[in-house]
Amino acid sequence: MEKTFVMLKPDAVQRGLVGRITARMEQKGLKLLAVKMLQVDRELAAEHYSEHKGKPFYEELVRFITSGPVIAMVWEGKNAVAVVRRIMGSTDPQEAALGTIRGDYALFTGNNVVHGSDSPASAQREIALFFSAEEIVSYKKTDQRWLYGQQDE
Ligand code: D4T
Repeated sequence: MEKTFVMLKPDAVQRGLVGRITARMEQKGLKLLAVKMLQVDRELAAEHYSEHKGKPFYEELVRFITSGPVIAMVWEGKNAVAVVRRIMGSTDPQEAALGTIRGDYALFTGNNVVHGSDSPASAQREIALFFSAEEIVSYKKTDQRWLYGQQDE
């Protein structure tokens, strides 16, 4: 089953949106495998956002992501990467459809409350950046056969 990395950004924590955002992944049927709160430092921010280095918004991106604690999570499910991207909505919250996290909870691209991996390869890289293998919990969840019928493994 596919895994994806999700981060609730400092604005989500400061605005008290952690429970509401997490609930959307949970109610979709995704399975939570790992979660932790941490303060991202400049070094981790630079690694996480290495693909954006040199872009005009890069410095502000690093300043923002290091501006307060974040919640890092690993979620698992069928096509989890794409499913989470759809639940989050477009990068620019002004464009994001209502009913998506960014469409409902944000107004500005720089402060768009949530990050989700953009491909399975990015998910692998980002999960390894934020979590050790022991921190990712493997367990059976009782709702899986109701979500996937017989394809519950
Ligand atoms: P993240 O990586 O946060 O999930 O966002 P996206 O995958 O949806 O979008 P992205 O990688 O293109 O952008 C990363 C991050 O940079 C901020 N940003 C982006 C910004 O402040 N100004 C911009 O013009 C763009 C394109 C928002 C998300």
